[in-house]
Amino acid sequence: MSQTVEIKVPDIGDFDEVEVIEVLVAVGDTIEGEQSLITVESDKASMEIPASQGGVVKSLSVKVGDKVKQGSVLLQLEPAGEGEAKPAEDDKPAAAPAKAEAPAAQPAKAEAAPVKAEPAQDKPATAPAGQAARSAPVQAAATDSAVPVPHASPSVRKFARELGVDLHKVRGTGPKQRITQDDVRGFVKQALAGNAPAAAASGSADGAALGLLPWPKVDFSKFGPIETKALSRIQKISGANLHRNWVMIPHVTNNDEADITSLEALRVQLNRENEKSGIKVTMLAFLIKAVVATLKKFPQFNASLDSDNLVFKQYFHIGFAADTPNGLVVPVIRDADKKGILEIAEETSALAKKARDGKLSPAEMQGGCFSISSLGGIGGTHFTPIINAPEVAILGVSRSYQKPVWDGKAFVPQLTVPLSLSYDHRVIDGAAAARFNAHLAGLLADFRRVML
Ligand code: CAO
Repeated sequence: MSQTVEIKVPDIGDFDEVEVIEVLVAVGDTIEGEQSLITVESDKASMEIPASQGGVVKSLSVKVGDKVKQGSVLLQLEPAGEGEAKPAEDDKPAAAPAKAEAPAAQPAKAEAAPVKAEPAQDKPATAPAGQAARSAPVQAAATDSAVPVPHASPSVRKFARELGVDLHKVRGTGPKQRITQDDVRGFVKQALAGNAPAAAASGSADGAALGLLPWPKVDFSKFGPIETKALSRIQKISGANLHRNWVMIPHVTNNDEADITSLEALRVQLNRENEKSGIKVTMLAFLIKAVVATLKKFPQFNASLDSDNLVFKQYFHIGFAADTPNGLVVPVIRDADKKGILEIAEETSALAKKARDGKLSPAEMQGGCFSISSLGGIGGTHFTPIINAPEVAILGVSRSYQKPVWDGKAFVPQLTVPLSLSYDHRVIDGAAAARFNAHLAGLLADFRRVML
């Protein structure tokens, strides 16, 4: 009866635990010695762990996301050929069969550790290879180029090299936008079909992909003390989205102002009356309601581009930018047209709290038709909000102030809120944007008109 051997993680240098980011073999596969089995990633490098011998994979003990270290069992292998089914029986400890069975010519680990490593993509390219370089050879490609290195495992890089594909132009669909073999294949298919993928659509629209100069690499420590911190997950995701939206959408911003003197008085009165309810009515709730009424009058603002079509939505889900300790998120109030001010106020406050606590579910951030970014509680006069694709417009709200307005006899104070409407000029022209903003300002000045 055939016997199986355990294939374990060999000595991976100074790393204690590393995350499995790719499993490159499946149960039933016939593999050869030295064939890559998994890719692991530390905060410094990604490495492939190769098989120490050939055979048939009988079972897998790891999956993507698992943490492994030297000695962790990766899989059970039925070795190729009879009589070779013995695990290492030499002087190596139990944790070392994979290494022990590596080719006899394999020298000490420092020169030829059985892993192939590359610096992790999301580390600064100027970071020294450090530990990774000591335990495994780090390919020079990552450090001697001024252009950021795309996130891909060594085997994917090899595959891309064989096909002559520049990985900077490939959109990664794996975790952390890692480029997979399928992404490279898809890129080649598209190129063969004559559709070079739009660089900006890759979400990693770096300088090389756009044909621009590479991002300046500066050793800031030459000029003074520095501290380097990794971007949060939310910052990375929202950054990639904002970058795409900024690059792909021709933005124009229309600035206007609304007289909210009476609306603010109503808000204060409502809050006084509802003190016991615990629901605080903020300007945001009124803005959402007034925006919905304006979207009904100007439906092209409640639309999305889909190739040569414009999709008009008959529902009114309004997103609002929320500032959280980990970055910007945009929760969505669904069916805002069917909700009253108090209900919207309660929901925005609950969603903003969830956002700050990092507890928003993906569903709570999906399906938005139009977004509002309110910096009114913080400050500023006007700004240019970036459209949240595939939406076609976004309203930026700044801090209200007392504006002296001439009433024919004297200057009277008017509480005024600045409104900055960014719109996608492919869908909306300047006149429509000015009308939208003016209509919205009119509703805020006389909120009774929202009911009309
Ligand atoms: N002018 C003046 N004051 C305003 C105002 C405005 N336009 N809007 C709100 N305020 C006041 C509120 O009345 C409140 O005052 P009190 O504490 O005295 O009652 C205070 O500012 C704080 O308001 P808030 O921030 O708690 O409530 P909100 O509904 O206005 O905003 C939310 C909620 C989630 C939008 C907000 O907390 C937030 O995160 N804003 C930042 C959004 C952001 O980052 N946008 C940028 C995106 S692009 O980078």
